[in-house]
Amino acid sequence: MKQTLLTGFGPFGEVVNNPAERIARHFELSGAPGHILTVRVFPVSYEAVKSGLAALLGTEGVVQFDNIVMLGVNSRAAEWRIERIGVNADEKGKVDATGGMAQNAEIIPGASVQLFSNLPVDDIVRDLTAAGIPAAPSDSAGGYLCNHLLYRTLHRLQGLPSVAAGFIHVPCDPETFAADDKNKPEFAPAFEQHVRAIEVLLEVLR
Ligand code: PCA
Repeated sequence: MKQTLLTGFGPFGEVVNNPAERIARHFELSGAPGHILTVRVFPVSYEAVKSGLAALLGTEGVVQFDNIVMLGVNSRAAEWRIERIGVNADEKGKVDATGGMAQNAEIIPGASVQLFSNLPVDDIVRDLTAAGIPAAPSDSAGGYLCNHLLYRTLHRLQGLPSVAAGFIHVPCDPETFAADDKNKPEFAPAFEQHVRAIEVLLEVLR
């Protein structure tokens, strides 16, 4: 059995009901074959991500997890994006869901400009595609909390190559936006497809 940390994010901006949160909660209840799951949902907050991650992983030494799978929504995505890279930069002036702002342009001052996920990205994309789920590798997790969490996690895991860690940006689903939101994206697959996608992914990581 693999010790697997699965994370999601709460609401932010026009995302009133984040599918990443609901996916994480779904697996918290259902579990997943071959995995002992630990599930956490982070508020979309720089401070909460920093302190929550430190509480989960500690600040040094070994980490108890074999896999760390982090989820967030990218409502403009028309596929499941398996992120390859975390960059050491927050988008300037971007306010989080609690009114907090990134403290520095660099997430961890003086650390590497970018760090690479060691998830088997190509295998995941292949198996998702084979399951009829549109998927692609991505080289940019953006400049907001998703990249922030990915970079902080990869930085913490430096020197611990046995922990497979990475981030998946999922598209929105019909619940993501308020019913009267004029900017609702067209590509909004049913929640069941999100569940199936993460089942396939967790199967690769067994
Ligand atoms: N998506 C945002 C933050 C939380 C989420 O689900 C992002 O892409 O950074």
